[in-house]
Amino acid sequence: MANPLLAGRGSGVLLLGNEAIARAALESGICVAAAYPGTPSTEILEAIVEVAEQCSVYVEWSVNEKTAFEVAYGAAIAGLRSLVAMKHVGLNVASDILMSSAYAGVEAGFLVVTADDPSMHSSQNEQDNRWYGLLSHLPVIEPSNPRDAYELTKESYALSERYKIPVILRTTTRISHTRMPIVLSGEVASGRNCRGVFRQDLSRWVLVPGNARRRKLELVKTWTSIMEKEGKEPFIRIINPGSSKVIIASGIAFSYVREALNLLNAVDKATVIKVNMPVPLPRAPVKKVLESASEVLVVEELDPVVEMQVKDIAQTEGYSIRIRGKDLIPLNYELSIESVYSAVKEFLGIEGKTPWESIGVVETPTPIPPRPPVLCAGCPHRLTFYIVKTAANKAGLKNPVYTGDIGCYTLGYQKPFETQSTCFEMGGSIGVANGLVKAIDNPVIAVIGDSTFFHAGLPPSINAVYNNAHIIILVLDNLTTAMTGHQPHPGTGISATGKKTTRILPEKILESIGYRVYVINPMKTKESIEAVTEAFREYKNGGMVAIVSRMKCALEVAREARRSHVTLPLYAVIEDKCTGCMACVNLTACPALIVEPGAKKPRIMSDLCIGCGLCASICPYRAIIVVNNPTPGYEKLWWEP
Ligand SMILES: Cc1ncc(C[n+]2csc(CCOP(=O)(O)OP(=O)(O)O)c2C)c(N)n1
Repeated sequence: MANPLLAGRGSGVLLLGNEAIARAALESGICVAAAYPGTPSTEILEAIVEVAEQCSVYVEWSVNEKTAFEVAYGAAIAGLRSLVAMKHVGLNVASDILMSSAYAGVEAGFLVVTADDPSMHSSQNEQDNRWYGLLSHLPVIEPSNPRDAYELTKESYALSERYKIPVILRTTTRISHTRMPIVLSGEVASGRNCRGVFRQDLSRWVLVPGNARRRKLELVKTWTSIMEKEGKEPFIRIINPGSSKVIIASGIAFSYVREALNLLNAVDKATVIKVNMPVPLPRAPVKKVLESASEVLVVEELDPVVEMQVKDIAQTEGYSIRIRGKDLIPLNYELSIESVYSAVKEFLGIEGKTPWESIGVVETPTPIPPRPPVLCAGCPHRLTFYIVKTAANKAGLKNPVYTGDIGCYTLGYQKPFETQSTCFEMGGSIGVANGLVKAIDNPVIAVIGDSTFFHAGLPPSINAVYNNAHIIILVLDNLTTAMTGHQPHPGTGISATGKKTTRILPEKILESIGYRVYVINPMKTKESIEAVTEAFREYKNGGMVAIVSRMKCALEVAREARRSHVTLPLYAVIEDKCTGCMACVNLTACPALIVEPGAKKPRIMSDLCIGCGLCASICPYRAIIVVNNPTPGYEKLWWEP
């Protein structure tokens, strides 16, 4: 099937919000796109990667969001349109350059896409990144659905070039991950010559204090002009003007408001201001509507960013009208049609049952059984955790504290491993270990994934050696960024577009800093336990040690085995030999091992087992064996990127 990202003008295509942003950026003629993966933003770059060569776009997965930002910004100051995408917390990592880029500005359209995650479907917090607009004095554009995202992305490039500043596009999970039919209004150019020109201008590009002071005044002037001049379509729309009841909504909240008004048959009972640019909120059109309003309701997801600005306008203008918002609309988590419907109903003083009450929809009678997330069958992290715990006992490492990080391996916080006692942000495992070890007497083991190590693990690894923080670093190298969908990273030696590039090994970096590094293959369980035990003993004698556990993500191995017709080993429990001690079940927590109701012995589910062999190496009775004929040399799949 043809890629919808390359479809011609006038075609109707079904696009995910993130794909809509990618398509619009391509239509806008971007030459450079960079990102670090993170849900719900990842598909933006993934979509661009697919067509990058045809569209002459340089695309990369950078090591982290700060670098991705700098890559795209570097192109924008040389006059090439560019895009950087990240999840909301990624903007924290890139916030240093974000702030400075506002001062220096751009020479070509530059879009910073932040995909926020209200309700924290896959995040450690639910920060509202519209605040970054207020902090940096940069405009924030917020679409209400994927079609909006498509159109507003194109408008954002124009806005960025009108004012020569970066523009922040804020989406949320529901926008990024919803599909919508879109009729394409532009073409994607191919065969372009994407070369820029860097024009020297020390007063602009070198932010020493004297220059920064001047640029700050420029920035505030730009900010004020945007507020004054952009208070019109496409950044703000007044629907059904003239009503004394006013609802102001931005982002996904607008879609809920529209639906609620339709359900309430109340489309003509309120003036609605659809805010596509919540920061800075254009003052003039809001002021005009407020002049004749009796009461206002601001509906927005998460923080009262628009509400605060509306209240400021009303206060400054001396209007004594009641402005409601977070007293009726939840402050936390995603909004829903139910929550917005109730608020709008109350605001408009409409009586009666909700549609779902009148048709008698009640709570789901049979709740879905909770399914806590588990490490996949064959996950290398499971083997490593088992090895490390066993080795810690063998080496007499007393009560180690495992500082954790973000990735699939975070699941190690659960029983039976409990190899994560903290998890805050990327790189935090090693950073927090640096401080914890100064405060407590326990050994501290920092557990970090390979992608996370490259993202934010290097500075704290260096800090530990420099400042004598006696910690152990454990890098879980599964040769991919598994959690976000298997993007490559520097340790794979493969680029975003699948080309071979320089491979950078974590052990080489750690050795060069001063760690003695033990590289293990956790499939060789016994050997690995020996090596890690030795590492722990060395640590106890004062050594700075690190362990790199290398074995490919099981999902990737299974996929490659299917693709290359390789048969992996299949294990089974031999009933006669099995005593039912349950060591395999209790020590591995592998989802391929099940105990049927009433059964006394476990069984291996053949469609889940991919032959990592951990259970076989644990079984004290050798009751778990390979029962098929694996393809000779299959092990290579577990090792090579
Ligand atoms: C600042 C930031 N950027 C991105 C993410 C999304 N994210 C969570 S874990 C992770 C990387 C996980 O990869 P890795 O460290 O290799 O561990 P794996 O999942 O492969 O076990 C990413 C990109 C995040 N939580 N925070």
